[in-house]
Amino acid sequence: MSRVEIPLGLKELLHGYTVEVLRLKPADLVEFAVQHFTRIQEGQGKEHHATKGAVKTSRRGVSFKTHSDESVKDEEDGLVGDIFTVCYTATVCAEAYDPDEEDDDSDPRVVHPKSDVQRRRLQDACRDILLFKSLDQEQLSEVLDAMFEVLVKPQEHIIDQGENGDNFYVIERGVFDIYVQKDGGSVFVGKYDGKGSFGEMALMYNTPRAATIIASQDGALWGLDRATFHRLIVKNNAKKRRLYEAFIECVPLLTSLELSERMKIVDILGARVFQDEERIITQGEEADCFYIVESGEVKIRIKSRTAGQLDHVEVELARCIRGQYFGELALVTNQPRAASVYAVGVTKCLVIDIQAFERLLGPCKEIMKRNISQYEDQLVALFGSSVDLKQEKTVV
Ligand code: 1OR
Ligand code: 1OR
Repeated sequence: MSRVEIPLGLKELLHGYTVEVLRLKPADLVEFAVQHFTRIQEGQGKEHHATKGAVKTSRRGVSFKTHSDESVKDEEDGLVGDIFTVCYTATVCAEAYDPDEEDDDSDPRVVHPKSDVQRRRLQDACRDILLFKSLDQEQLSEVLDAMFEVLVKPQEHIIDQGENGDNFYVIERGVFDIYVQKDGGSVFVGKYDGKGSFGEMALMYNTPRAATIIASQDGALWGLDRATFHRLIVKNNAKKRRLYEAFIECVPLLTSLELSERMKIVDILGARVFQDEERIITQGEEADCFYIVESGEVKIRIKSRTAGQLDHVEVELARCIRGQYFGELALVTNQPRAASVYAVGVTKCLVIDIQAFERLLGPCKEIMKRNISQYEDQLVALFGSSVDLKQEKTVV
């Protein structure tokens, strides 16, 4: 794919038209276009739409640099920025969600040039991004080419709930708070601490932004525009759905979910292969994800405590096979990992990150809690005495 030269003024023309279409929802788009552009030709067009975009690059759109000089503040401008991106990349505005649609394959490839240092930083930041895990080499390098650096200041709103989705963001550094509107107020529900990604939902399902994300300190993000995200990630998800549909159907933990909820889990999960004896989880570490065994087996081992000290020897507690899950305890109790987990033979696991776990597995938490209460009984049988689970989990 080659880079396409965009004629001066084209973006502004298209985005002015798109704003009017979204506002007025005309039945006949062509007729409306004739009227709209005739008005502009006759000098009656809304001037501010045509000039604002011409002199600046929106951070929400195709910005390649920091947006600390950002002056796009009001709601309308947010909308303009969103549309700007969509039109720039020539996708259909307000498209319905259909991952199998082939019409955006002809989009120009977006390339934001980067220095070697920037590219290395970007690769590091993207290494553990689950959504990128199922891309092949060519797709991944296309994604990396299209990403652009965004430097943020404390209190800066990266995403506002209810807006249209423009970009997907990968965190390089910084802390980002998550707020959700509830009972007329904004409620803090969690945060991203130095890693992870956000902003995928609105782009995947063509829905308004589901949360507000605010930087709580200086930080750096890498943005990926909506069209590239759609072309590479969403398309890939259609394949992922076909691949995992049957397996996910038979994971006992997930049977209480609706089919659409199970498919949302497939959309965001990543797959990782572990070698024989490779450690997947380390006792005492912070938790940021949850696992389901797809093939192979894992063993769970724990170091117990004698006289307040962690033993050196690990005792095997349990094993998990295909369809079973592990790594939920720390996420449910908000404690460090209670045990270590190792692959037995080559093992493939599906991985779900902590925010998606909170969002999508909420309905399954009761089942998990029931199972967790059985852990304690098993502990008594194994170590001969009751152990305070919480105390064990605070050991680092
Ligand atoms: P988005 O495109 O909707 C906001 O823009 C992003 O915030 C969203 O994608 C997710 O990537 C991210 N509920 C909804 N969105 C969330 C949540 C969340 N957490 C992160 N995002 N919840 C909090 C889970 C810790 C559920 C709250 C009830
Ligand atoms: P995690 O996030 O704490 C380690 O990371 C995982 O190992 C943990 O979530 C659970 O999924 C699993 N019995 C069975 N599985 C366990 C146990 C356990 N502890 C941790 N995991 N216990 C009962 C002993 C027979 C020990 C309870 C402390």
